[in-house]
Amino acid sequence: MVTVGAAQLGPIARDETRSQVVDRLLALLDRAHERGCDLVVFPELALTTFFPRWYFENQDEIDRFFETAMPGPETQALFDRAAEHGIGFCLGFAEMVENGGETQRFNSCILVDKSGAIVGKYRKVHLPGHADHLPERKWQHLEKAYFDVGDLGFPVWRTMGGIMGMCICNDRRWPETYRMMGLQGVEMIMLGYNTPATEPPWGFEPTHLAGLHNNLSMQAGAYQNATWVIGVAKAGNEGGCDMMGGTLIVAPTGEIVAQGRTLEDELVIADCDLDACNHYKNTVFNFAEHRQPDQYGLITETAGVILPPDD
Ligand code: CDT
Repeated sequence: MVTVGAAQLGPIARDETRSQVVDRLLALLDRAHERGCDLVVFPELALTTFFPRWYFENQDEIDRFFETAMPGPETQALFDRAAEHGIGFCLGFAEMVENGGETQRFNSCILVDKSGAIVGKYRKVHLPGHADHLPERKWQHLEKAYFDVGDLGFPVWRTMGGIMGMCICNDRRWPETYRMMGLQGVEMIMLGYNTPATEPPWGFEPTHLAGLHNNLSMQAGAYQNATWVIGVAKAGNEGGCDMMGGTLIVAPTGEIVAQGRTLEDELVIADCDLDACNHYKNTVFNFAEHRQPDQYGLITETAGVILPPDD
């Protein structure tokens, strides 16, 4: 049984300092400790505002949102407090690394165990949005400009009594994300997101669909892979953009067992029995028994659609 605290964050202002944000994360960790949590999941880019919504001409302005060390001077306190409480955590952040003389920037998250050791890292694979400045837009979504595509695949780790995996925001909309981890026996997928509540980048949609698609993606991913899914929002009006909340914890049955109520810092808690994954893993979704990978070639052969020939 893993008691999970999904630590939703309200908006983070563009000029909020790392220390101010870390203080908010520490308050959530303390609350999680009082409530008996084993594991706390923070959102995507949990240390800063969602900066891809702005176009910056100067790379230095972008780089100030990135971490070059994890833990770093401001985030060390998180590791210390979590270890003191004996709580593991998942944290999303912008990661900058030097690789063979080249600077790489990723939208990343780490998994830290109850002793404060980093046991896993994931780098976001599905980067939404656009690479060019589009001034006609109300806000930008420049993930394709500011981040490199993640290069670590979709690993899982044996830790905290289970098989744990992570993904980030837009990844949750893609069945491949869940299946890659499902094929490694994942029992809990942690993910944070920053999703506008209105006026999605790809054009007008009725506002109620943001919540529907959020739930639909995670509930399907959970059920079809017999895993817990912990989805954690950055919510509220951030830099003039209304971000949806809807933090939720989904059981391997696909049922939502806990859900956020606010657009603020809020801890959503559920006791997650990892053995509850076993039923579907051993029956309808016994992959070894029922999958037919020979018939799935197109999934890795092509990114785009290959239409049938015209008559
Ligand atoms: N951060 C992130 O990946 N956000 C995208 C925005 C899409 S606009 C509805 C997401 O898929 O939620």
